[in-house]
Amino acid sequence: MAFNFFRRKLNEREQAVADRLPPGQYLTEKWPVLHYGNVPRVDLATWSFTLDGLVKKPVQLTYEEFKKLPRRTVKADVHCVTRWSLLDSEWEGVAVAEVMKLVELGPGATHVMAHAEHGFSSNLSLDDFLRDENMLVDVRNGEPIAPEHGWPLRLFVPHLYFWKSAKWLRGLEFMHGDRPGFWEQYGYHMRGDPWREERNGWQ
Ligand SMILES: Nc1nc2c(c(=O)[nH]1)N[C@H]1C(S)=C(S)[C@@H](COP(=O)(O)O)O[C@H]1N2
Ligand SMILES: [Mo]
Repeated sequence: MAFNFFRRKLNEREQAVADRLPPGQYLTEKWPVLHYGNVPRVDLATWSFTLDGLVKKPVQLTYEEFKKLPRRTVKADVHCVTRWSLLDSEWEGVAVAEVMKLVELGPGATHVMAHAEHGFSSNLSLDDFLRDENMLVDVRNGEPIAPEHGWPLRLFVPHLYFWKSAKWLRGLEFMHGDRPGFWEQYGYHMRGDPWREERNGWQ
């Protein structure tokens, strides 16, 4: 980096943090709240989670059924396209792999659309979606996530910009081919890799 010459040399701890920050990101200690529209009011009695689209047989889970799925925790960093990064939180929920045991994908499925309350959506390739660390989360650092952070359930795909991690998740639609989700229709990148600064689709 050309401007490093003018900067104080980082100490070891600062360097370790800097190495984990994708280009153009800064560290935040507090977890910011960011979304379009209002925080939905959710009634767990009528809440459901749907897996449909290109699957042999669509599945719909009640909240009670969802809570019975095996759970685990993952420590991971998240990066928002508005440039904050939150390092080292411990996220708890149901692994994507666990949810995928409930359906058989139809031939030709290549992408998934995450559907959330109020029509929010985000698109992912199956390669990005089926990664080991991905989850459907409802707990962070041992505490249930607040409604403004997506309670009762949000997607968690930490290797991509955080807009892909839809809050108030209600379903997954498996697709043949890609389709832009909510922010992607407004010009955000179809993939959103923070290490490549895939912020806008037209870059
Ligand atoms: N349903 C829904 N999920 C959403 C959004 C949204 O507008 N609606 N915004 C996304 C964006 S742009 C970001 S950066 C993260 C922010 O999550 P946080 O508020 O928990 O930090 O949520 C993502 N998930
Ligand atoms: Mo974001």
